[in-house]
Amino acid sequence: MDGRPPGPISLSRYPVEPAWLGIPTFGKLPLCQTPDDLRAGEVDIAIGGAPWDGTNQDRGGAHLGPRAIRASHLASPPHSHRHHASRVSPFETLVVCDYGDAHVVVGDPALTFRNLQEFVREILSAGSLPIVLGGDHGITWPCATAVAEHYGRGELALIHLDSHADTAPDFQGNRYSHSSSIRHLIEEGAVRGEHVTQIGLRGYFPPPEIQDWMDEVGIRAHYMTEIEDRGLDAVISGALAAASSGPAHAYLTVDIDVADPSCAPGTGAPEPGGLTSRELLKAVRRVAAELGIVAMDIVEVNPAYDAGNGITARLAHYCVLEAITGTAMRKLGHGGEE
Ligand SMILES: [Mn+2]
Repeated sequence: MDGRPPGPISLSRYPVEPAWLGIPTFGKLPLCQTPDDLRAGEVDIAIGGAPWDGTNQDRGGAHLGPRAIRASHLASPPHSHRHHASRVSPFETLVVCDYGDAHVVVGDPALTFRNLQEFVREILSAGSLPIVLGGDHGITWPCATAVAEHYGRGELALIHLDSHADTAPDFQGNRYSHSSSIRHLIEEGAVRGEHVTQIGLRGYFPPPEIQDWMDEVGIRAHYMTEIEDRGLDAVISGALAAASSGPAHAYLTVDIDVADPSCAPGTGAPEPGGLTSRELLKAVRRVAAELGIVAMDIVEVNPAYDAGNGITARLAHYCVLEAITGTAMRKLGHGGEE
């Protein structure tokens, strides 16, 4: 009579719903709460939050990142999304869920990092690929440690998109700094220095003695100056070719501040002169599609400093979508884009 089909109206009958309606999981994906849920659902990718800001040394607020990234989604569930260029439908190819948040303990980095490591281990033990939404970059230490323990210590490649190297031994004596995560992973043997590829570095860090240490341990660092000279596509192609001769498994860590502050103002330590949104999204997609990833985190989204329309959280959300699309492309045997 009123043009609607007969029967009661329910969300399950109308799965396309506005973004602001319902439980705010990532992209309105189903929620899994235990490893058994992941196994029962045969989940390929589990997206979890690490709402932690306790190891940040700059402008605080990254603990609000996961919620902002989750909320910044499109006006319908992603199941019908098709990636225009590749024509891949990532959510038809892969089962993806939201796994909730790790148990962070305010003021206690040691306990929080132990919980984060266990959170990622749980996801891996269920056979799912973890994507962790930070949180400050300190979380990469426990998260990548869990992945290295799963696939073999020293047998994990790390692709690190960031304006900062995060290779300081400590900050004012505090080893739990978000500037030290990559350093600890290498010094503890979780990841070997020559298996670390950093892309987008710029600014006035690190100081010479830390840059010397990076050279000594064999980190492959690609500074923005190289990207300006050669172009991002060429740098990514070279980096992926080099990484492909290393370990079979790769962890992708994306600090949103690798993007230029004009594209990602909502972050604690913005560095002018970075990637555009367009470049970052393609870089993430290419890493996932051409090299393949077994885990990812995206960190340092700080809603308190975001522009009014939340463009930083939106960019981070899209980075996750591109990683899922790239993973789907790889599963379907789509080649690279270059
Ligand atoms: Mn970082």
